[in-house]
Amino acid sequence: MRGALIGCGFFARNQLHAWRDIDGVEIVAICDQDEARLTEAGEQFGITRRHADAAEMFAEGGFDFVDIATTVGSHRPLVEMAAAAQVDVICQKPFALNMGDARAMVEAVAATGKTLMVHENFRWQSAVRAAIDAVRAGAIGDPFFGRVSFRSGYDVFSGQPYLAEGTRFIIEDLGIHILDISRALFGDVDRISATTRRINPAIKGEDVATMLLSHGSGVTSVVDCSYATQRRPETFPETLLEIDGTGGTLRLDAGYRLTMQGATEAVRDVAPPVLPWAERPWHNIQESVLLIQKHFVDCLRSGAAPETSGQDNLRTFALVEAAYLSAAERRSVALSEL
Ligand code: NAD
Ligand code: 89Y
Repeated sequence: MRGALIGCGFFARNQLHAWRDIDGVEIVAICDQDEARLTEAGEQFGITRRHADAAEMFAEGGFDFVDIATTVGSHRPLVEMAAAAQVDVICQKPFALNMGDARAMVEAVAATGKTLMVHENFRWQSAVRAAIDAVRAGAIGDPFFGRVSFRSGYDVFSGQPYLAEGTRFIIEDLGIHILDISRALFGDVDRISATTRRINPAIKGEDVATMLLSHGSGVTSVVDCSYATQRRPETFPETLLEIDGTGGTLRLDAGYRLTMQGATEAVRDVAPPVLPWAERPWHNIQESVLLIQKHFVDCLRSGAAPETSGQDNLRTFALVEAAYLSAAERRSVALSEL
C-alpha cells in the first residue's frame, strides 16, 4: 500500500514513524510548502520524492492513499484534491473550519467510493481503549453517568505556536478528542451546554471548557478540559475517566490505573508502552497514532468503515460547534440545531 503525506510539521513525525512500523505500507512521497521541513523529513525518513505543491504531487500520482497532516485551514482543499485524484484519505483533526466545509468534504470523498478517516486518535490510546472495551462488554452494566476529564498546565504552545493565536483553542484543539471519547463510551449526543474561560493572558482563545452532555443512550456525561490547571504530578496527556453503571463503577486514574468495582474489585495497570521512537510524556499519544493508522490499513484491506470515518466525525465535530454556540449564547444547544 503506497501512501503520500502532506504537512511535515510538529506532529507528522509521529505519523511517519508509525507508517514505517506497519507491514506492507510505504510512504512514497511527502509534501510541504516549507522547504526546510520538507528536506528534514525527507532526510530523516529516507523519502526522496518531495513536493512543495500538493496539486503537483496529486498530478504525478503513484500512491493509493494520502495522509493529510496539515493544520485545519488547508484540510478542505486538500481533501477535495484527494477526492479528485480518487485516493483513500486520512485527515488530521480538527477536520474542518465549520460544519458546511466538513459536510462538503465527506460528500466529496463519498462520491468517489474511497475511504475517508479522521485521525481522531485519543479513543485509540491503549488506556482509554481498555476502558471503552470494558464498558462496551458490559463490565459495569448500563452506564448512567460519566466524567471524561483532561486537565493540565503543560506548555503545548512551544511545540504548536499556532494554538496561542486562534480565537478558538481548547475545545477545537483538545476538547474535540475528549468529546470523541465520550461518544465512543456513551454514544451520540442530543444536547450540550458549555462554559468557557480564558485564564492564560498570553493566548487568544479559551483554555478552560466545562461541558454537560445528554446522550441518546440516557447517559449524562461531563467533559471537562483545561490547560490552565497547575497540578503535581502533571498528568499531560492523560484523559481521566469516572463512570457509574448499573452494575458497578469504572475509574481511569492518573498513572494509567484502571479500577473496576462492583460485586468484586479489579485494578489494572494499563500504561501504554513507550515505542522505540516515542518519548515521555507523549508516548501515550504516539502509541495511539500507530494504533489508529493500523486501524485505517485494516479497514482498507477488509473494506470495513473506520470507527472515526468522515461521516462519524461529523458528529464529533458538531459537538465542538455546539459547545462554542452554547458558551457564546449561554444556553443549552440541541445537536439537531446544527
Ligand atoms: P505544524 O504547523 O507544525 O505543521 C503543519 C505543516 O503543514 C507545516 O509544515 C506547513 O508548512 C504545512 N502545510 C500547511 N498547508 C500546506 C499545504 N497546503 N500544502 C503543503 N504543506 C502545507 O502543525 P502540527 O502541529 O504538526 O499540526 C498538524 C495537525 O495535526 C493539526 O491539525 C493539529 O491539530 C493536529 N495534531 C493532532 C494531534 C493528535 O494527537 N491527533 C496532536 C498534535 C497536532
Ligand atoms: O493538538 C493537540 C492534540 O491533538 O493533542 C494534544 C495537542 O498536541 C495539544 O493540545
